[in-house]
Amino acid sequence: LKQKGCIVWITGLSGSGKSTVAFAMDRILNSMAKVSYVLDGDKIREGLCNDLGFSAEDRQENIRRVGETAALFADAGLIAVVSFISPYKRDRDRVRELVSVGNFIEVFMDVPLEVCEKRDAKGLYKLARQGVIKAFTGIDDPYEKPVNPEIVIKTVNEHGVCISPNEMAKIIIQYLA
Ligand code: GGZ
Repeated sequence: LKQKGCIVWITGLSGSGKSTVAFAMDRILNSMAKVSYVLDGDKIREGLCNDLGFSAEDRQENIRRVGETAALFADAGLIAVVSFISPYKRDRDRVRELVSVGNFIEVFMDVPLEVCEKRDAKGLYKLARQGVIKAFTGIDDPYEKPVNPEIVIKTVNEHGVCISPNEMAKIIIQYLA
């Protein structure tokens, strides 16, 4: 019996934990015998989108290609887990239109810029502040928050307790179930 495909679209700032949650989801889904595939910025920008930079036009094209690819995966019955900053609302909304109603699940990693910048795992925020990297999302380039995302993931829960990537992934999987 064919599994029902969908797109789980994870959006948020650099360092908000998109990739970590995406791969945690992938592991849990596979352990549940569900077929999923992660489309992540790192890999895609090395291959399919290696001709693109970070201008608004290039980001738009990046998201268009990834969205079309994810829609094909969903059509094939896979759970496509997509983790890109995808800073523009219009670009995300266009991907939503590619699949049936209910099959695009927008997940907003709601992590304040200060927190992402403090983590600065790759040292990119520092370089952006120094002006070495230009048009860095959140510093000198926009990030448009989702207006009505299906899921909002915060670093701390309503009790002020930090939740782990696995717990975040489980929240999303519960929604899918
Ligand atoms: C934002 C940038 C930039 C600029 C390089 N702005 O933390 P990372 O390193 O691994 O994630 C960021 C990644 C963003 O690529 P996306 O394809 O997700 O962006 S978009 O959806 O907007 O097309 C960051 C790195 O690339 N990076 N320069 N100027 N992030």
